[in-house]
Amino acid sequence: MNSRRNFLLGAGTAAVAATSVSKVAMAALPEIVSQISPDTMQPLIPNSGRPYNPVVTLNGWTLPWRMNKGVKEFHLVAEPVVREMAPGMKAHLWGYNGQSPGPTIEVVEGDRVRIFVTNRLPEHTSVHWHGQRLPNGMDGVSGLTQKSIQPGKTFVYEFVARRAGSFMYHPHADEMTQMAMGMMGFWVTHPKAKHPLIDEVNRDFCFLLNAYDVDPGSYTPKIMTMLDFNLWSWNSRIFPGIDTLNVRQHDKVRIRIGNLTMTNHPIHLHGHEFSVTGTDGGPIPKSARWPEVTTDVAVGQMRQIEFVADEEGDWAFHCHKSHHTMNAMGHDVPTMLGVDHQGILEKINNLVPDYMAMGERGMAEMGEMEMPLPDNTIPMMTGQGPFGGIEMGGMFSVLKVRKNQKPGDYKDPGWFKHPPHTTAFEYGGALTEPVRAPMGNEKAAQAEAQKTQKTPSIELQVRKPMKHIH
Ligand SMILES: [Cu+2]
Repeated sequence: MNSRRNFLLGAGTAAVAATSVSKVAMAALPEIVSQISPDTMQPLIPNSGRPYNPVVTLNGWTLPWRMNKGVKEFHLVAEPVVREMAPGMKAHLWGYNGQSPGPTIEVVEGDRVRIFVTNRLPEHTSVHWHGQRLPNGMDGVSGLTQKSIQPGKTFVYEFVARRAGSFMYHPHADEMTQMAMGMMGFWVTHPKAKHPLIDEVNRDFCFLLNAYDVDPGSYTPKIMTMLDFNLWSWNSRIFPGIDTLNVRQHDKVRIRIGNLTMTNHPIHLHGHEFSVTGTDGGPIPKSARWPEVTTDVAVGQMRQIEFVADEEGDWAFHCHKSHHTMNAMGHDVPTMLGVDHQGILEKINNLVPDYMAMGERGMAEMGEMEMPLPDNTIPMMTGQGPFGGIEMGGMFSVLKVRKNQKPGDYKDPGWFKHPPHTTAFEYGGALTEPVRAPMGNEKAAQAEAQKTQKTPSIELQVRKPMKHIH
């Protein structure tokens, strides 16, 4: 099959065909293509059907198809997968075709699409095509619009991709379990001709926001968690495992983001203003767009942002909830600011040799210290940049804008080399004393204050509750 061969050449990656499907079945079903690597794959240039400008899925890939009498045929396999969330941490998830999220599906407005879905999970499933106009019986809601797909069975979905835009797919069967386990994927329907509200861009990225609750040292997400997740991820990757978005200076860039977590994510880009040009409901009229540097992506929503990358540099791109740029272990630690650990540390160390006091000067020291971590666990704040620790985790990446990034080149260009005298620097002169209110007569001031107050002043100690709601 041509598409697969080209996919292999283009992506330079290992793909495997399943051996468990018989020759007879293979004749009827499109070949199963799986992905082993969590790397960002090159865009899949279409070699059949209508032409389009392909997207790049962050730490993901696009599913090849075959043309069968004018119908685009895809084969999705729902199955348990092992996803590397960052180097040093793997999660046992459920996904499609070897990865979580599943592969991106790219089609063109007006395409007739046939998707074979094979279930290799231990329980039934279904696939809902979020945002699509389609016949009701193809909407994928178990029990409501179809029988669920039992383990070992293959179902066929078929519809015309009527509307251009950004969509998602995910199960609509035991959703709580299957989405907590990572079953989801991106879908892009490209416009078939020049569209007044869909601009042509040089780079078109997409990813899904997802979240997991994996106890440090373990591999399987806790599926009953409703709000208190400890891994906030983009396409089931956490910083420093999320690839950077590498573009050429002055490129027009589109980023498509879908949210399948249990909370909203204000996605923030440094150094540029962008417009929200579309949602999963379609393109936004030009008169209704305004400039932003942060846009909130609520649960079950998608946002397309667009901007011209005209400022060279390494620009942070992240969720603005500070707990979402942090990995496991950072959420249930008591506030220790100002607590003097001197002396106590030695005594505790006699009892617990690995004990480390933390947080008396803030949490940044956590990023530096080599704390013993359970296996398969990433530090809560980590990552090294050219100037030291980046102290991030979770939903964080970098937009790298370079003059000499070649068109079509998505390789990481390395850290930005700042022109001389353009970085913040340490002041080397003398510090003058700031002017302050007169000191030394607090006693007299307090007595004066008490004369005019009915109640004596009380010192309050406020302690933050242990559990955070995100
Ligand atoms: Cu967030």
